[in-house]
Amino acid sequence: MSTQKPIIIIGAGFAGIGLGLKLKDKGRDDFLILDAEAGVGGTWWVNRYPGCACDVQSHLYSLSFAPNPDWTRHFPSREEIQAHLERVVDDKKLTDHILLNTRVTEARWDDQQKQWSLTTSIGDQFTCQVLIGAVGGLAKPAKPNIDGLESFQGRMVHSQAWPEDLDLTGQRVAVIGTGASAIQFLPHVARQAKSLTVFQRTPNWVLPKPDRPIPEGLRKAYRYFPPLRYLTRLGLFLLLETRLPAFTRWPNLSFFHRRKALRHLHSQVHDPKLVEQLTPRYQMGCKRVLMSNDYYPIFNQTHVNLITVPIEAIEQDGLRDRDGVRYRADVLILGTGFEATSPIPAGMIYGKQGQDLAEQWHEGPEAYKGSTVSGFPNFFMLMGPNTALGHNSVLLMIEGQIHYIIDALSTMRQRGWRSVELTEPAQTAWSEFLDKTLENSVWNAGGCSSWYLHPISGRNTTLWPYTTIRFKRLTRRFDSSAYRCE
Ligand code: N01
Repeated sequence: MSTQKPIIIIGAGFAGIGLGLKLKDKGRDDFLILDAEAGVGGTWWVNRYPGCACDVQSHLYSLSFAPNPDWTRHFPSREEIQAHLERVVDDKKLTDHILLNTRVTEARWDDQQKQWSLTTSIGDQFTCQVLIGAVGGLAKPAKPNIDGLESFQGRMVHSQAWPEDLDLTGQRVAVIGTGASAIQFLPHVARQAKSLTVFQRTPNWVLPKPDRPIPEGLRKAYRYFPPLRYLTRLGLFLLLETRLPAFTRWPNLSFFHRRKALRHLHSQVHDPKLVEQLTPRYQMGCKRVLMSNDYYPIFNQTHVNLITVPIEAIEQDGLRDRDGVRYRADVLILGTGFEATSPIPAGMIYGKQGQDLAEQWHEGPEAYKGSTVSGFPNFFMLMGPNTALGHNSVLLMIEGQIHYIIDALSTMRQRGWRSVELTEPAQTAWSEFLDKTLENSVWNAGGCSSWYLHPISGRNTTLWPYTTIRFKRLTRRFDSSAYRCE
C-alpha cells in the first residue's frame, strides 16, 4: 500500500492528538496520524502497571483546548486519562485521521521531490511533505546493565510492558528501581507478593500526594460554570510555575519542601535504619520529585526487604548483591525507566545527506525550540529535546510547540515554500542559550545522576530551564529567519 498525505504525524498520544485537533480547527483535513499501538493515548496506552497515575493535577494535565470538567480526582489515574483522550478523539471526529497498529520503521527525506518517504513494519509506504514526530520522550524502556540479566529463568517484566495476566499472589518478587513508576506499583506488588525484595540504588525525595476525589457538586460547577475551571487551572499553573527558581537558581528555596518530605518519611517509616536508607543525599529536584502516600509504609511490612547494597549479578533463580548475599525470586520487575536521552531509535529518521538522526545525536539530542533540526527539512517534533519539565505540566510545552508548528505550516502555505530547514547557527545559538542556565541548575549540579543528563556528553538534553510562559512567547510565531526556505 502506498499513501500520500501532505502532513503525517507519528504518534497518537497527547501531542499527536493535540496537533490533530488544532489542524482540524484551522480547517485542515490533509493529515494522518500513525501510531504503532492498537489504541490512542501514547504513554497512557502503553504503561499499564497497577497504580499508574499522573503526578500533575488533573485540571492542569489536559489540553486547554480540550478540557475535561469531569475529572473525578485531583490527580488523574491512567484509566481516566486514557478514557478522556479516547473521548476527545471521538467527540472531535479525529478517528478518521488515525491509523493504529502502524509502526513507522524508517523515514527518509527526498531532497529532489521535497518530501518524506516512510516505511512501516509491514512494508506499507507513505509519503508526505511535512513529517511530525510526536513519539514521546519516555517511550524506549531502559534495561539495567547488570551481568546475567538474560540468564534469569523466572518471569521478567519491565514496568512499561506490564502483562495483563501478571498474578503475583504467593510469588517471591524482586524489583529493581525506586523511581516514579516503581513507587506507584510497589504498594500493589507488596499487597500480592509472598515476599518482596526492593533494590534501591538512590533514594528519592518523596512528598505526600494531596490526592482526593473531586466532589460531584464541584464537578458540576466545573461543567456548568467554565470560569471556575479556568481559575482552578490558572491557580495550579501559577503554583507550579513558582517552583522554577528553586530548580534553576536558588536551591535553598526548596527548604520547606525538603522538610515536608523528611517529615513524611519519618512519620511513615518506623525503623531508624530504614529511615536512614530511604533518606536522599542530593539536592531536591536533581531527580524528579515524587509524590506518594502509600510507598513508604510498605517497608514496615515484614515480607518487604529493602536492599541498598549494589546488585552484582542476576542469576537463574534470583539476584546476588556485592556482599555475595543471594535473593531468590520467581518474578523480576524492572522499574528501571526509559532511554530519555536517545528518544529516536537508530536507523529510523534519515535527513538531507542521508544522515541518521540518532547518529547525529550521538552526544545528545538537540533541536531548536524542541522542534526542528538542521539537516532535516520539513521535520518537526513535539516533545523534542529540552521540552520536558521538572516543575510544571508538560502539556503546556506541547501546546507551545503545536502553536509553532501550526504557524510554520500556515507560513509555508502562504509563501508557497516547499521546504524549510533550520540553519546551523540557529541551532548552535539555541543550544548555548539552554546550556547557560542548565549548567548551574539543580538538575545538572545537584549531586545526583538522572535520565535528564546524556550519558556521553553529560549535557542536559531533556529539560526546559525557563518558565513555560517564556516558551509560549518563543513559540508564538514561526521565525522563518532561522530557516532556509525554498
Ligand atoms: O524511571 P526512573 P521511572 N541498578 O529513571 C533504577 C515519568 N513518569 O520509570 O536513581 C539499580 O525515574 C534507578 O536508580 P537511580 C517521570 O517523568 C511519570 O520510574 O538511577 N537500579 C531508579 O531508581 C519519571 O521521571 C509518572 O540510582 C537501577 C529507577 O531504576 C520518568 O517517567 C509516573 C539500575 C529508574 O527510575 C521515569 O520514571 C511514572 C541498575 N542498573 C513515570 N538502572 C507520572 O506520574 C536503573 N535503576 C506522570
